[in-house]
Amino acid sequence: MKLYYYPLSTYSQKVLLAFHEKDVPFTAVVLYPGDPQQRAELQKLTPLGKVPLLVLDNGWKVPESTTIIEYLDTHAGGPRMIPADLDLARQTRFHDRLADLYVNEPYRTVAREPDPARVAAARERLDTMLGGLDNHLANRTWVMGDSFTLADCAMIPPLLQYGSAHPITRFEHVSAYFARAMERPSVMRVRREVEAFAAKAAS
Ligand SMILES: N[C@@H](CCC(=O)N[C@@H](CS)C(=O)NCC(=O)O)C(=O)O
Repeated sequence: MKLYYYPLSTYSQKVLLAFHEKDVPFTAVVLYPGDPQQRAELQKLTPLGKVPLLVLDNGWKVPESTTIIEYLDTHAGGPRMIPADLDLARQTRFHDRLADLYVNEPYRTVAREPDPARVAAARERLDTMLGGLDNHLANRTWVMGDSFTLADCAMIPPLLQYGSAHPITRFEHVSAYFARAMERPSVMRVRREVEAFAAKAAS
């Protein structure tokens, strides 16, 4: 299977974390949707024009980071990213939604949006979310407890990519969680790729 992704894209990093956690091999195709030519290539595969996109060997396309990870859980083996227990699975998906919609998206706004009013609203949202996450992580290693799940795949990339735009240092347990994440082999692997890609782009 081929994974179309961009190393600096947080949703791509989310999926890469799951691939690495499961140790599933894939063919990497790096595409930058911000480049008109590469975007046109991507739009031939998916009208959404977004990365990540998984294309299976039979041509079937799986867009959307959460759906790609669900596909891997069903078909690729390795440790489950969504628990088999239905209640735990629902809670994991809930935290995945919180991470994507209310942490990743406001972080992207803070890092990129020129409108000060939108940035201020996004910072307020982040403070609410990071405060809630801080309480949640006071007695947990990972978002769902002892197991690293889809919820961590979603939560870690925005902290990694945009953390400096809205620091987490005020949040003791989020900071400790992030430090633990930085020691995790899957995260270290994604981070190495991000750093190598950024260094190459800057040279
Ligand atoms: N909901 C999507 C979001 C994917 C997404 O927003 N990808 C960004 C990069 S992080 C992208 O491809 N942006 C290009 C565009 O929207 O034109 C997912 O979870 O995969």
